[in-house]
Amino acid sequence: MPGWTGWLLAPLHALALATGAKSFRDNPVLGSAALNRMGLHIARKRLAARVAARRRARLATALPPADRAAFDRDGYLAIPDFLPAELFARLRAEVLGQQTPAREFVDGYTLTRLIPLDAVTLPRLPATAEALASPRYRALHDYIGSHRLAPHRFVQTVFSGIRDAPPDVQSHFHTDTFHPTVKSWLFLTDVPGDAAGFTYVPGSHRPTRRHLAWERRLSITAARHQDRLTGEGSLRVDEARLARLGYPAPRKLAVEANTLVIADTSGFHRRGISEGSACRIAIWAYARGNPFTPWAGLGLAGAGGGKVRTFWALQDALARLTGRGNGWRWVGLRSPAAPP
Ligand SMILES: O=C(O)CCC(=O)C(=O)O
Ligand SMILES: [Fe+2]
Repeated sequence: MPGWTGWLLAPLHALALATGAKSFRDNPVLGSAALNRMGLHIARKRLAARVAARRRARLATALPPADRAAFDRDGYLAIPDFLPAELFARLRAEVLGQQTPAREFVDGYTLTRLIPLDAVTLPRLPATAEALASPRYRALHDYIGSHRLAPHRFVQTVFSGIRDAPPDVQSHFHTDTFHPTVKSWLFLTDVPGDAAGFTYVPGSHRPTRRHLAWERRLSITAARHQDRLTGEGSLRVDEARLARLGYPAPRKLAVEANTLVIADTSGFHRRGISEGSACRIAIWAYARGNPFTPWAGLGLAGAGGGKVRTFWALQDALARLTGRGNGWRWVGLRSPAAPP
């Protein structure tokens, strides 16, 4: 039973049903065993899928039909030679040549570095700004994310095998959330087969009946699940179960530089396990709108505003107050490829 603060917050917890809120642990309504036994979680998931399909139908015309067909089948796209070679060469040179204040996070054998690409950094990166403004880049994010919404973008460097430790939390198969949502990587480096390539379970963006039954059972106890991230609504799944849920084998994507990998990360995916030490650099982007709005939006909101920086500043302030951060911190000037 929730304490008195829980009851005070009850109306807010209930209102969160109409948003992308996903944490079974932090919201006693979303986490309620009784409600989820009655099908609350699965009802939200089903409704979100239906509404997203309608929004996507309206966003589809901006997309080459082949992209749309391949995405609808697989839940992800890997598009080689995404940018014209000359533009890609300029973009890579300017991004790798910059020293910019960066945030870093060490988890397991991985160090991740992020440099935001926003109103602060993009004016000094004209080729990058030009590439990210390309209509196809935007149309793919809008369609797969099912919202007309400028994605948040970063230079993301993933150094795997930096120390003797187990793989990071992203390296376990999971869904990011219960509703269609988009993430992408425009790779600036090759990602060979034995490195930490993005790995996706084809078709898992459209759950099988067995997947829905599994997720329904999981939702009943998820609030108290031993895996913290499952409790927070990013469901972890064992590789052996994926086949039992009726999915084909996962695909670990080995790609060349200038490939755009873009996926609906409500499907099962993970960061592939690297066999030795490896480094991959990408322009990473994500966007997430309200899963239940019937309209796709006008496309005015989104990246460029200081939202991400404000969010980070709040997180850092909270970490200072409580003495417990989430591990991400500003580390000073870094260029994307500089070893940790
Ligand atoms: O970096 C990757 O390959 C995947 C990481 C992941 O699961 C995510 O960003 O949601
Ligand atoms: Fe993920």
